[in-house]
Amino acid sequence: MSQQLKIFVAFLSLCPLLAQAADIRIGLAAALSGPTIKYGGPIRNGMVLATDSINAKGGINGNKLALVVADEQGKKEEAVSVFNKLIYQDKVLMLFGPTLSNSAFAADPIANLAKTVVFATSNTADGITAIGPYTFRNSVTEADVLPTTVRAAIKQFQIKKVAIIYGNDDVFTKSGYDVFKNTLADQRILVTNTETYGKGELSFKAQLSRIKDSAPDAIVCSCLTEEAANIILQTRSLGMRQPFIGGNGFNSSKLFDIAKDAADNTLMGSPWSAENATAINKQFLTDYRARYKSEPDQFAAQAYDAIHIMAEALKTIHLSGDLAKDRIALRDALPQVRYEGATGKFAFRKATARDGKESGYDAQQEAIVNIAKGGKFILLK
Ligand code: 1QQ
Repeated sequence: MSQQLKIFVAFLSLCPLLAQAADIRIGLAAALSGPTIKYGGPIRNGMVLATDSINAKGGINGNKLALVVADEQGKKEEAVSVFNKLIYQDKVLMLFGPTLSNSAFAADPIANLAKTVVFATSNTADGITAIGPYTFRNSVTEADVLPTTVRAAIKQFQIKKVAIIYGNDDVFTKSGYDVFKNTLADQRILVTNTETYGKGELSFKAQLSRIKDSAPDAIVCSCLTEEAANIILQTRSLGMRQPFIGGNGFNSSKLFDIAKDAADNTLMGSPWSAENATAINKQFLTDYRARYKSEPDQFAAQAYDAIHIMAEALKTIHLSGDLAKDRIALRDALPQVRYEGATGKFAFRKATARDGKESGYDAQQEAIVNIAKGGKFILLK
């Protein structure tokens, strides 16, 4: 055999090893343009940070993770086309996203049909994981968080009656409203007045004047962050000083960019706090600040944890190279994961099934309550 041929044969014998060390392609459909980027940006950052950290330590069983990121713009039509692209063109093993529950109801059925895991890190509306057995989330539902938030608000501000305002054309804000309504009834709080608005509305003066007349002790707001911030500002300009009680939409520094300390005394529940002093949360904060020169929020922390949760599942399976089989193997491995991350102890919980369909998995995680002081959220003690 000639020298060149020998080298060629030696190279061929290495090929199976090279093939073994292939990248594991993981999709991320996030809102990376338009107003929803305030949530999607931190989600992408958290995922990139976690992916790079896992790869720097050698990847998963010798394979590197390759994150394929696509912008779904916070719109459901875009989410549908991005899901199709990631699943059928990019052939990802699984995908994360989309950013809003509103988009998930349109896009998640595509992943379920393709027997591909779709893992949400920010969808908190009711019914998301009833879409199908391939839908997972580590975002804690409004139904799990709001009762704790409302209980804390009653204690903190001696609340007896509240007014409610919510967006009536978004799945998340509507779902949050339903949960608030039931929670307030359960906790025997009177609702003085209920007001609604539509996406893109800028002036809430009419609704807020009626709320003012009804003289509530606090205002419950099931809103995305920009509307929430403007509602808070306009409440103050009407001379009202009531504290706000918010849901998952409040978990953004954008709230304070707009409302500043007019948002003081707002209560919000979340599994994550920058004050959580565990080693992994401290590492997350240090790495995030160093890389992005900004403060992370709950969405970044949940995205960071989600990559690690997926990695734990991946470690337990042998990837065969048959995409359809590997997608199912990952789906079967995920529910077993127990993980302690930046957002604390995490496990999956089988979601309630609806309409006789098999369901996916929700997050089993404790919520803690934060209060806004001086333009940021701190733990309510
Ligand atoms: C949802 C939410 C939003 C606040 C995510 C950014 O919780 O749409 O479910």
